[in-house]
Amino acid sequence: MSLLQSWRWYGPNDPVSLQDVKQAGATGIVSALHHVPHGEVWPLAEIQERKRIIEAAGLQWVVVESVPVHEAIKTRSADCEVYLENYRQTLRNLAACGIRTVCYNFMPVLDWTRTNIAYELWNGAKALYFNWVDLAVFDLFILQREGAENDYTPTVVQQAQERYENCSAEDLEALCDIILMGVPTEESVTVETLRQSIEVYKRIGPDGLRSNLTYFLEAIMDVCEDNGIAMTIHPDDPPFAILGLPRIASTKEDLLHIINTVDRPANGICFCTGSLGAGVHNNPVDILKAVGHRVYFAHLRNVLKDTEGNFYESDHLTGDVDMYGVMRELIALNQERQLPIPFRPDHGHQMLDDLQKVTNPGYSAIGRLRGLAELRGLEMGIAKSVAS
Ligand code: DNO
Repeated sequence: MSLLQSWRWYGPNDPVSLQDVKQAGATGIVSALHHVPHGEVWPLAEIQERKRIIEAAGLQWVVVESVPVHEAIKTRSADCEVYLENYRQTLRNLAACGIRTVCYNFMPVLDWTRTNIAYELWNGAKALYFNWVDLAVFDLFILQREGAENDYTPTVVQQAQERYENCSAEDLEALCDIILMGVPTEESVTVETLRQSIEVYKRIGPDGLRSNLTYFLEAIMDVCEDNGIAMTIHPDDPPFAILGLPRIASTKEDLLHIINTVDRPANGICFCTGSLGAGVHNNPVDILKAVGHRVYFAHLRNVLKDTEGNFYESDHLTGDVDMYGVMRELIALNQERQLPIPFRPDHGHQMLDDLQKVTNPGYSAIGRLRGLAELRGLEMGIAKSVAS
């Protein structure tokens, strides 16, 4: 049994059509009802409709990415219980439609963070990029976070000062938009909300956030078990603290802590090689060996870091992540499963014709098609040589 080749599809407004997905060779769809405001129950009828569209194209909706966890749950604020009940109801509704693998994250306020979404590579393709000096420009001069300078090396602070002085108002606005950007078509955060959230999370801290995650998991596990749902937490992207916000899903120890604290099979992991691989402290193959029994979904992409810890998203097979090692491990895990583990080529370069199109950052068609093709070849090569 092969891994299940999947593809993230943002829904009917995605510039990449289901027909394109089929030509890329994926059979599983990873999708979500992005238009439903965070925290509200996903109506059964709307889930059914999305499923119908996907199946009409001859594909199968295999993973929900994501059912967002409302900030009230992450911060365990007054209306937390309301949102927990909504979450449970969404899970019941999904299960009623036969969709049983759910991805989520527990990153405070911001989802993934980059500083440049059009970093030009040597071959003219564009990639997503994270640079500490740009982050410091945002933190020190736009956000103006108290004590921010202590979170960077003196060299980065000085370079940020120089870069800031040479930035136009438009440059700053663009940087701000990129940092605050999350999932397309979902509500994005403003500088003001970010400031307020930073204060709230300062009081919560990593230990508080960890116990809020435990509380969330314990509140939904019975519903997951009754309905055959597997939850998969997405690692922090990038896997280190930024902007003074606590991080709790960045390392092997973090992930082990999560699965061992709420030690139930439904409490699983979305193994994202690119997120984990962006940290010098992480060895994705080693992490997969440690937590693989709870991995129910994988995001495969690569990153290349420089000596300062900046990184860009490199070709799927070349970069700091040993993709061969990861794939070998995934294939071994997959052999022990009843159902194949879905993976998707996570992000791709904006390249060829897509350079002329408006695309969702990281989610243009051709770069992912290339990534999927390479990963599929890697899988087949390993699987055949293991078998022979
Ligand atoms: C970015 C994605 C994330 C991911 C969420 C999961 O490209 O990997 O936005 O979907 O963090 O909740």
